[in-house]
Amino acid sequence: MPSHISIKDPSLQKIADKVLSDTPRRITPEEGKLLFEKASLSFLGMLANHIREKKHGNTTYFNRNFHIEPTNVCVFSCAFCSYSRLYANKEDGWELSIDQMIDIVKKYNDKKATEVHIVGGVHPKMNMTYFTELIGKIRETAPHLHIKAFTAVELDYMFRKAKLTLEEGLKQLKAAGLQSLPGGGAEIFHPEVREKIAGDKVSGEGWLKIHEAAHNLGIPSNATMLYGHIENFEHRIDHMLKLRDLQDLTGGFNTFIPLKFRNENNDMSNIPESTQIEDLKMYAISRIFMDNFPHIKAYWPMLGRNQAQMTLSFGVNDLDGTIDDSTKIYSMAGSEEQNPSMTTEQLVQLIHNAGRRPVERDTLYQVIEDHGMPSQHQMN
Ligand code: V47
Ligand code: SF4
Repeated sequence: MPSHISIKDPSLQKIADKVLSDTPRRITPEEGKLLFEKASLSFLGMLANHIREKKHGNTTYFNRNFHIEPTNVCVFSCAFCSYSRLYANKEDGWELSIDQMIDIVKKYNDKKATEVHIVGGVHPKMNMTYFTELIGKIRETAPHLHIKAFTAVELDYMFRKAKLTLEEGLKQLKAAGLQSLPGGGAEIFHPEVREKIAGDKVSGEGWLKIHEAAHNLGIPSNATMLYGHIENFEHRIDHMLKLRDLQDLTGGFNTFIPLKFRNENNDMSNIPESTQIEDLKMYAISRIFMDNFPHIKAYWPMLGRNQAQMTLSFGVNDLDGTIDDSTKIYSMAGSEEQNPSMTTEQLVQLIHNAGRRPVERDTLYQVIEDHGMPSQHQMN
């Protein structure tokens, strides 16, 4: 890795000096914006890869998880959402009973899964009582499984309905067996954008307060950003800055997941999707800007396998979406992968082919199995 490089543009040179220094310094929001506006893909890739390799070497984490989506019935109407329906049993709406969800958990009992990820629409009938019972029963059925469940959007609705403070609600779910929060529902925090694309659900500020309360109770979480629609670079930087600030305060975020907007079957279908180059730049800039986030994750069912593999050279050190991933949120929005499941062997191969070291982890990044560096013939 170069310890210094020479660039014609002095403002980009300053950023490179900060990042490549032996004692790296954080880049400012203005510098972040400049990276979006001016930096080439190769420049961004070089800086992001430098940070990635300094933090993790070639290690590329993945975990064995499965998704449960209790319902796609939702009281909200986000313009980008291809998945929610107003009613169950009409136009492909569904709602699962607790017994049906427990059957899904049992199905995965012998598949070495270490995590269940539970996220769905905000159904008016599914409340605190229902979800504490669900979490408790999963805990009983599969005590070894880490339960990562409910976006801040679902939690905000549940707690308000039950007239609980954030702390009370989170404590009750934690006592039932909830262990961490997924990063969904963040979209774009800035009200200029949020009001247009997700105006009726929890505000950006509300999302951040829920994650802060969770971290303070010892519940770690992830963070996402839905990019590539009507937002501009300043909105993206504002979003990442708010997450970076909260991470300074709590240290409770594990990973940041940039989510590429997909435009099929939703009210924003007129907006063209971002190009692959813009996507790689987004991953690289998040790695450079979010210096206090340990991991940057790519969700391969949304990006497709080839593009996900490329992100591993642009700051990403974590891949999600492994065994029989049954999530519908992206396939309904036109993602690359209509059947998003890969065996562990296939995922290991995909990481090896990118010249990296696949490491199976649990939700909290404890190593389960290190698959080692690829041999010469495994590399593309
Ligand atoms: O909040 C919805 C996004 C998110 C579309 O924490 C869309 O480990 C693109 O957050 N195009 C939910 N994106 C999924 C999510 C997630 C996924 C994987 C791992 C984790 C984690 C979290 O999906 C929503 C929204 O931002 N989404 N519709 C769409 N048309
Ligand atoms: Fe409901 Fe989530 Fe879809 Fe928004 S993104 S409509 S909250 S399911």
